[in-house]
Amino acid sequence: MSVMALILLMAVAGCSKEEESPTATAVPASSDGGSQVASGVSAIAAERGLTEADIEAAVKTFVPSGTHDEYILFASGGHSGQMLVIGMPSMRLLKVVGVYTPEPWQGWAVGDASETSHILDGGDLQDGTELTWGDTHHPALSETAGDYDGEWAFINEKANGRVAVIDLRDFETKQIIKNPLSMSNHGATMVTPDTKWVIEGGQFPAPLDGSYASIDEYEEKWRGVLTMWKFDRSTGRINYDESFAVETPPYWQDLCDAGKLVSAGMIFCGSFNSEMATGGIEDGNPPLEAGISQADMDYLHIFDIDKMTAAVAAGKTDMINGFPVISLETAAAEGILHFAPEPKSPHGADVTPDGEFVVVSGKLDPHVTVYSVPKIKEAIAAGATERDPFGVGILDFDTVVEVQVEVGLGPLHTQFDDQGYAYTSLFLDSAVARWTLGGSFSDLHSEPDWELIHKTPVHYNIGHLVTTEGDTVSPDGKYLVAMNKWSIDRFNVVGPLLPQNFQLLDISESGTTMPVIYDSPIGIGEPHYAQIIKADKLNPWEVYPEVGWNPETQSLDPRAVAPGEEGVTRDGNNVTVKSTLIRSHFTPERVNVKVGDRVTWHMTNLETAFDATHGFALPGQNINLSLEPGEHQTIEFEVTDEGVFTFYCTEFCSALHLEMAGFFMVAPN
Ligand code: CUK
Ligand code: CUA
Repeated sequence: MSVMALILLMAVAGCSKEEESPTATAVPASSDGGSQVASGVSAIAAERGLTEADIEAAVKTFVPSGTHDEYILFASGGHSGQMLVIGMPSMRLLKVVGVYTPEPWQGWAVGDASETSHILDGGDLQDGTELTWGDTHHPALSETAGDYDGEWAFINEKANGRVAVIDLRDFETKQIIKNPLSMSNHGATMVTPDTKWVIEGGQFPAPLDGSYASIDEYEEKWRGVLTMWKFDRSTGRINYDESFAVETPPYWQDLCDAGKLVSAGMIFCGSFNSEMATGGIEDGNPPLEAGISQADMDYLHIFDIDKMTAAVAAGKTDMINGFPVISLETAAAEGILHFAPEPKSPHGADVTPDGEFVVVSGKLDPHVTVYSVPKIKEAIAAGATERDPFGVGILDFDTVVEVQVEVGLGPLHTQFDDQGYAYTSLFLDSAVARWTLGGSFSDLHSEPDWELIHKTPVHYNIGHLVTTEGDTVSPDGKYLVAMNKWSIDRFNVVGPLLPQNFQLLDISESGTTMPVIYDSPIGIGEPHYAQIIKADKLNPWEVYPEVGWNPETQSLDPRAVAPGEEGVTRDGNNVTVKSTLIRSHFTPERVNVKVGDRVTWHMTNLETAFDATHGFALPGQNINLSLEPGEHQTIEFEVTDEGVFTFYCTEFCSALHLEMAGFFMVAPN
């Protein structure tokens, strides 16, 4: 059915713009409107029991074959360890980018032989333990002057404290770094408005040098940490040697956000467990969740980047595990870290697009608390009157808070649009709250400032939410995605483990109109956060720039194999294979080696046509590669078992794809 037909149908059926109209009746099959096309569509709608609201939602989200989505959603893949790339408004899954977990389709880090495996190895633990999964939470798109520039993405890994860099020219992971001080992170990754720094906030405290300390020494020896990774655009890598960390008290640091515009140079991180509860229900202590939730207030952490870098430049750091760390004592004394009290088990901390306010939600408080950055700055300048047990200055709550807005039960995260509204996810209410901002946003909406306007129910147990370009200095305000933890009855039952549910909301109208227009099941991990960029800001390659391109270095590989150079050569036990791939053959097709040989295999895909990818599967060696047009890969492995193994192309690349194969023959030594 065409969009035109649907529009005709809506005209005929008199579609209302009312949202959430569960009582709306199915469109009548007969229409006196005239058009044959329209009556065909209304017949379909009647047969399928579709309401007018359903049809309107379908028209808003349908992206006809051959046309592209307007926005791209980069979502965390949760404990799949990957990053999801989804088109909007269609919500079609475009790619699962391999990050912390091997991904065979992309040949990403499968086995030990490839260069992508070595990138994943960059995140191995200090003792060499290999990690093959991760728990991703927060992707961050690179920014220029506070706006997404479409060049890079970063994503954290909570379980083992890692950070990854993804190049948006080819949507491949280029670097994975293991935090040298912490086994976990959470307020990660966020970038400063110029992407000079990639922020990795911590979560679970522990001794920073990785040593053992009894839980009785929690207050004395366990510590939190905020790590500042210096990103170098020219190399496309985090520069480990210019990075550093700030020691924090053993509260559980949580979500962070970087300041922008008036708050540029500041970092805000929520925290919980100012009680420093350590559990021990088995010893008669309150369980962790009760112990951690006793106090009325925890601490919003407010960091000053300029003061940090000044301390680093002045050598006011200690080396822990070979990494420079600003001690908690120095952070407190130099005003690098201040606290502002935040109510009742806080979670999100989100900076408004103008940088003037920080919105914090307490999970057990029906209000969001809005802090004023100018008031925070004044309070810091005036000097903190109180200090926590570690000497960190605490700002007076009433002095720095602008307002508290009652939004509903279980508020978590907040996003923004271009109409002066904020949107807060309500976990317990299973709803998205729309409320008005004051300050510079006052003129953008017609309602009073700081007031709840509307709640749209979502299904169910929403965690994060994300609006189009919602973390930038200029959000687009067209769509919102509710990232729901539970889907319950929304989809066909696929066994007891259910998919998450991304629900698309149309937020383009003001006031109380904010309908859900699409449900999208996410059957891979538990995505936490996402960011949405206008698709035309991305400038990805269709094929690699030159034949023989190495995606790991993003340059022409000197080992690239040109046509005519193919062959197998031997030097003692070292066998070098030079291969080319083009529809529909590998050259050479016969590779003879012996048990005990060390094989170095260079492979160049000679294709320059859009989408002409070849795979390379080598049975018996745990190897699968994806060679995209122009791509070069070199793999190295040792041969331990005799036998004959047929390597073949894993991408159906041509009519004779099944014939694209060759023989890897291992003779006894
Ligand atoms: S956290 Cu998951 S819902 Cu890791 Cu950002 Cu809030
Ligand atoms: Cu190449 Cu199939």
